[in-house]
Amino acid sequence: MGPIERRLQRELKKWGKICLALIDSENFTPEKASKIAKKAENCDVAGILVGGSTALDQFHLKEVVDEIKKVVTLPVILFPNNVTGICPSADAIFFMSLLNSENPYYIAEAQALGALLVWKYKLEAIPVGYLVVGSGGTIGFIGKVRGIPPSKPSLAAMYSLAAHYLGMRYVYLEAGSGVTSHVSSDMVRKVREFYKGNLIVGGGIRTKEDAYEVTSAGADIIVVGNLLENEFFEKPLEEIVNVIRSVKSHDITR
Ligand code: 1GP
Repeated sequence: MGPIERRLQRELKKWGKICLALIDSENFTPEKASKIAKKAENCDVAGILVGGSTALDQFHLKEVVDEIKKVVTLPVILFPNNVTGICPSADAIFFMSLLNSENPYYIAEAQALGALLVWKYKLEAIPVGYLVVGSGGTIGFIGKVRGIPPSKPSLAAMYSLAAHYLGMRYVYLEAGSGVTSHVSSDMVRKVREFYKGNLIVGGGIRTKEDAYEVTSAGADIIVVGNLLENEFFEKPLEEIVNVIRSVKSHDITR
């Protein structure tokens, strides 16, 4: 484990559950992105993710990350959709395999193509098994995903256990950015039963009720992205951070 992951682990130990703010680099100018990141930091999120399902402009991504780094002390972690999601100035990268893609490119090829760049930029790689549930919105389409049917929690558990056996310290259950319903508590609970690593859940989490539901079912980390595009996101984000801290944490093998 590198220093960024250790920092996330300290936050998890302290609070039980943590929230990461996701900034889609494509949707903001670097200045706007840095303002949002600063506001999110003031809401006490544990880190800033930067990425996006169709983010392809590496120059813009770098400008976004550079501006964010100027104003926050939180770790800035890349959340790549492809090799174009890698940039040198971030602190770490979610080194993800899209386990339920039908295209091997998203399972291992993009990772192989990007690995030397991650090494060259000295980015801390955090191993993440990425699973898309349902249609998955844009990432479902781009990643040629065979979405896990929302009514089949045991399929998600199966993949998550495989991720554990493959040594992935994190599993990310993704419903897709901006979707109307987040991953169900039934699915989170089922995955939690089998997967003892760090469970991330994202997609469609906008309210404290959503956040409470997924964390009390067993998610350790929630990701909030779309909400930050709302001008008045601070109050709901603060509520989300506060409510997840009230949830009892699970017994996690870290
Ligand atoms: C998307 O899981 C993240 O990859 C966050 O989803 O944008 O819906 O919050 P939202």
